[in-house]
Amino acid sequence: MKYIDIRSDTVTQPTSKMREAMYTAEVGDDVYEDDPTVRKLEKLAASKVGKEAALFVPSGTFGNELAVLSHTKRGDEVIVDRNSHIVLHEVGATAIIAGVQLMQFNSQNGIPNPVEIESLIREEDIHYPPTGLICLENAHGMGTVIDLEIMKKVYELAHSRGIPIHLDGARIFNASCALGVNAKEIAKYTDSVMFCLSKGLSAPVGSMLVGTKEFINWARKGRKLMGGGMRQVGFLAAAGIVALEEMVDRLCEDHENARFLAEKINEFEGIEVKTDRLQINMVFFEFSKGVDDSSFVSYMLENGIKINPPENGTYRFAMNKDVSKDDIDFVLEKVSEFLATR
Ligand code: TLP
Repeated sequence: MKYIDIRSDTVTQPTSKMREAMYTAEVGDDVYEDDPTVRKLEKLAASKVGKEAALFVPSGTFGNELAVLSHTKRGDEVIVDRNSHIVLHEVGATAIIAGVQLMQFNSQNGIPNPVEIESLIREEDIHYPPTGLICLENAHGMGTVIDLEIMKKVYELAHSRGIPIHLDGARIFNASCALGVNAKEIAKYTDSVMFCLSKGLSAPVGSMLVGTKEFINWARKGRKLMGGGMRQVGFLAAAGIVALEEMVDRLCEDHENARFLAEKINEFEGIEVKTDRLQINMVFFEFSKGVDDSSFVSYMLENGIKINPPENGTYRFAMNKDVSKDDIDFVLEKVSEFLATR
């Protein structure tokens, strides 16, 4: 059975060009920095976001955690959004891997207030841990994007205090599409960025950590420490090159599809779409009348549609390249049918 899968954009299948590139990739041992395909990907990735160097890592989580490990020392404090992927969805790894404490700020649907961030930076005091890093997330997993003015403010205030900025840019190219700017314009207000090849860009595996040459050299050692020194990994990097060369520009289509789905689904009685979180490829909504969550998930599955259960009562439908306009019409039909049975 062919499923329509709107659980995430991580579910995207690699394209035939990716499969072909993987099959024919020239490879070497990447721990010796001998893999020509990985080198090509790393050069391309750095240039896409205007940084000096890049490192291929197995996942977005790995890239974020490696960034925290590489920027900080044990016992530092890291300022980060309480609704970020690092806080909510990385199994508390910052405490285990980097040994840091998190100082969490309250964002407005993922949009930080620079004044609040500034107030959380520690002064020198015998009782306080030093603030070692500030993390932002753009595009934000809540479906929003942080505008450049805010990025700039946070960057300037961090740098005036000698603190680096790491960006979880898992979906930086979605942010660049939503803001109508080149990804370099976003990345210039950061010291390091992690971005994913395996989400909307549809590569099967992998993320990039980018920054200065010095930072990436240091992170390369950290990647080894974390067990991420991969060998003939050019087979995976080959798909990543296709992702960066061919899949970036089409992400805006997913945003259009999300807006279309949101508009239609919002017309259904009993559903409230979070229209203030509709800037990328994701649609968030709640049922306004009581609905048994598991019955909705299983109803959709029985009809060939994979969705995730809600998080704190909110559902997310994620558009991606394997979801067509016809698929969206079918999803709408099935949601409407489900509501009619309530
Ligand atoms: N996000 C996944 C889940 O883990 C929630 C998803 O389906 O959206 N940063 C952000 C902003 C992310 O959304 C994700 C993945 C990651 C980092 C981690 O990437 P992976 O899954 O490659 O470790």
